[in-house]
Amino acid sequence: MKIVYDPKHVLHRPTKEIDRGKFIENPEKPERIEAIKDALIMNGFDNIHSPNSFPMSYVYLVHDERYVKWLKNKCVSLEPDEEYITELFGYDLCFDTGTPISNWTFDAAKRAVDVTLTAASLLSGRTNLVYALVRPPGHHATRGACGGYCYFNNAAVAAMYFLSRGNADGVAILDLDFHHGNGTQDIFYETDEVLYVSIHGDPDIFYPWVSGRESETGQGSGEGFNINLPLPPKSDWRKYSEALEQALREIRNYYPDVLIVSLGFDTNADDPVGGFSLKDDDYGLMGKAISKLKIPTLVVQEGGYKPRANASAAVKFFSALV
Ligand code: OKP
Ligand code: ZN
Repeated sequence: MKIVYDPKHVLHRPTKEIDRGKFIENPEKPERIEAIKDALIMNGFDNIHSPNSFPMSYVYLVHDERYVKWLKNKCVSLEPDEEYITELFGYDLCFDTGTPISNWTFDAAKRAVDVTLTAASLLSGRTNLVYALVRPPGHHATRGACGGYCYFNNAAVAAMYFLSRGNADGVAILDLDFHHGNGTQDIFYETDEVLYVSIHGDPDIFYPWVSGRESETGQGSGEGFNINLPLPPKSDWRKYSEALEQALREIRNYYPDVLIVSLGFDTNADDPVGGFSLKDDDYGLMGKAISKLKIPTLVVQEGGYKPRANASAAVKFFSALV
């Protein structure tokens, strides 16, 4: 397995967010990814590559110019230690109060895209598994707005990269983060070129609330190519594995040329943000089940907020997936 990683992600340090009117500590911290990197190296996964820089045109395959310019201008306008948080029901291009913007945010988000695209470009005949170990995450970012700690939708840009290179005419995205990837769903809602399948906490109860229901199945030529599998709070492997089997069946029937896994470890019982009850060993079973698809796979890191839990889950997951 090849891993792509950018040490400069540590310069992206959101400190706070507003939750129900109160400032709280922002859990999207550098340690999340550092812990995974260290544990993988200790377990022999040491084929780590640095990212190459890709032109902004790749970001524009997914995101609106209006949004990209707004984010850039916002970042440039801030002092080095300043954090901008949108007003709730604001008039800007951020849809929640959990996603602060600082002087460095644009560069951090662009570098995460570079890591993901570098990983995508390394996927080839011999190398059928590449891991983009990135933050900030991406799956909540829509074409035109940031939110949920996400600024650019890394997985979506990778999907567009595969399609635009012409060597894939079907890409499946399996979103295993605890939260529904409203951004990824939105971006590909009306196309059959990308199958989006997500297992996540029931949005009646959990963020992002506005999407992730079973009834959201796609639109126009995308009808049938969006599959949501919401699960109740505290779901354990018994429940989760049923949903996973269904997800993998759908993916198999789609015959994708490439699989992108949006991987979040916030499904872990110990995670402070998510609400499922998965255990370390379950991530081994998860990796094993996905490996049976035998489809070239790009894994893109999304959430997971307890560094030590992330680390052990990642080791189990990748040991089984390779
Ligand atoms: C991101 B990812 C807003 C609270 C927002 C956001 C959780 C985002 C999870 N006041 N909490 O999918 O892991
Ligand atoms: Zn999440």
